Amino acid sequence: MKALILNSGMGRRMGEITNNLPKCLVQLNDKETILSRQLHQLSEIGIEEVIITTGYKSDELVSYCNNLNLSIDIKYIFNEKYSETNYIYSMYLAREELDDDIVLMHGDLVFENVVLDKVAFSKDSCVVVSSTSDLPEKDFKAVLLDGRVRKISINDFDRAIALQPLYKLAKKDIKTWIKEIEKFCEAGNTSCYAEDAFNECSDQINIKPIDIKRFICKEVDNAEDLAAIKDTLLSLPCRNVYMCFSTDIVHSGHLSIIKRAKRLGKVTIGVLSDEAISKYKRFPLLPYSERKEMFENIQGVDRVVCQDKLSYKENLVKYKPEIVVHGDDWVQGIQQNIRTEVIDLIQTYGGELVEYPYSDKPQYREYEKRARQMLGTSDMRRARLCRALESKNSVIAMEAHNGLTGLLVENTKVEENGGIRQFDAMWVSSLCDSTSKGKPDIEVVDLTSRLQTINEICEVTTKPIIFDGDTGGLPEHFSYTVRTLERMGVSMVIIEDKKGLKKNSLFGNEVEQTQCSIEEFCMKIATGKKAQKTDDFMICARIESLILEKGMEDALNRAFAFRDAGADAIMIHSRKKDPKEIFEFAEAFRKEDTATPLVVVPTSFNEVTDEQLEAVGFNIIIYANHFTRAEVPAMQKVAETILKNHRSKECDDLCMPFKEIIRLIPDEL
Ligand code: SPV
Ligand code: MG
Repeated sequence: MKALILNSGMGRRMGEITNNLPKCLVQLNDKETILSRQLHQLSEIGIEEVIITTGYKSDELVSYCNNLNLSIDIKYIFNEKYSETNYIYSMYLAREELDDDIVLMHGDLVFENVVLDKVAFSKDSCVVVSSTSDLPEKDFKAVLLDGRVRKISINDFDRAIALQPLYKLAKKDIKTWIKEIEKFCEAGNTSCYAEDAFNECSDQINIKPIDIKRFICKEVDNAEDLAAIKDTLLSLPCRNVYMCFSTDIVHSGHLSIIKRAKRLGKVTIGVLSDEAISKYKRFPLLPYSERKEMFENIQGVDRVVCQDKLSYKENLVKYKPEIVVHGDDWVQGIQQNIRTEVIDLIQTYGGELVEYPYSDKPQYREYEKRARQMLGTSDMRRARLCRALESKNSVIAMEAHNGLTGLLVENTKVEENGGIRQFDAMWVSSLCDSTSKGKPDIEVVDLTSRLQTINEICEVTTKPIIFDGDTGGLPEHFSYTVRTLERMGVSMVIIEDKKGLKKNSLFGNEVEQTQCSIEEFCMKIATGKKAQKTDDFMICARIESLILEKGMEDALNRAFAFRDAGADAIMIHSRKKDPKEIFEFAEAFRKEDTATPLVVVPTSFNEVTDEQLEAVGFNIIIYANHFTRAEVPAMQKVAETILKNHRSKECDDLCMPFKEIIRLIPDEL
């Protein structure tokens, strides 16, 4: 992108001020002239080539620019007929240089950085207008039609809006305009406005109006304007700028957008909470407190606050930033609705959204890939359940029994209230693991085989794993199980207080099942805790009293005894359709213990929502067997359809094309 600054004019309306110098060299304050301010602003947004048309006092202008020592390449186009032509002729003379996207401005324009950024980084060709300014008598106005500028003139007041001559023109649009300018100039029509030529071809150029409302962009036409703009610059309030970050790796792309935001005012960064970030993206490598400190120490950041949700609403209402900054990546995809909400909200108080081109260098993707891989390492994965329990009230787990179902738990996302919802953890169920091997859920699938399932899941996912450890076996065996699970990166093992031949709880007393004594089970828990090597592995004691109809008192007695023996969490199970007994247990337990996590498996009482379970005090909610129950009837139906029809055509609608299934499988581990 290049810039074109039109500076050939004589600035006659400035009176004596421009006796010895071109208008663009009048001082705005001790440090800057109109031109030096513009050039610095252009240089800061990365423009390296500027074309300046000159005429009146050309030598003074050139030597002034040479002394500025800017790192931009300036080309001067001298319009020797400056006194008898308008800038349409200067643009005509500069036409060869206009071979790129162009930021075009009149040499007497003074504007805030936010205005330049909105124009220069607009994806479309555009021009500055202001709906809060009065229509000027003698200056440019734009006539708008269907959201685009159809005419720019001084005399049209109907459907018009005040316009300031600061444009961004895509290469093809400046080319079209220049073609028309050529026609005008070559016909000797050189004293009109370049905009007269634009009006002739405005049906071929889509120029979007950028309404800057009360932000500053003014032309300096006379001494009065100069005095006014000097005052405005002196009293220009420091704008309040807001950005939100979900990242835990700060790379050069982030630093450069913060640097840009800093030029617009005081920067407040909203750091997404752990809960919000893990909902929409992935679990953060660094907890909120670390990420907050990281941003507080970045140059240019004035304040860091917590953003609790993906939605900006709460913080926008609270901090009322005049400017919100974001990369333009959110125009599409998962954050689209969040963006619309931001635009609607800041509009209510006159705020602006500034979007910069999203920098997507291959190395940034590589960092993200590595971060994901790190999350899958055993230490990281194991610790994630503890961290999730610290950062949110309830953790939602879903059953997985192989790599593919693991990937479904890892990657399934739904949109909800403008945010994203996904599972927090995986449950490796004894029932589903055994069923997938065609075996009953009676601990007949040995640990080695169960570990193989975990390994398969671990190979392709990163989310924490809760392992269904059945009875835990003999205490002597359980200590080995704990160490092995820990080493593999499993976060929690749940063992149930049964002994002998274990049967699935959903059979209850319909089959013979024996509950283990409190003492015996406490001893098993203590043995497991003693064997554990890391701080973040958890042993959860599962109480079967309600399943085996031993009563609430027995269930509660056991819960407190198991907790005192070292259990990190308590699971209460029920096979009733009504959640009454589960709620009763939670309420009674929470009266005495507000800290120990409570786990629940709402298979039978499936009308109850996870919000209701959370409200009575449950912290881990496990959807324990639904993939298995979904796949079996689907597979059965396909098998029957093929047999009945002697071919597979009829079951096409029952099957997903493999192309789509393959999309679930990651390219690399
Ligand atoms: C499992 O999923 O294996 C369980 C939960 O232990 S339940 O089947 O409800 O007993
Ligand atoms: Mg089980």
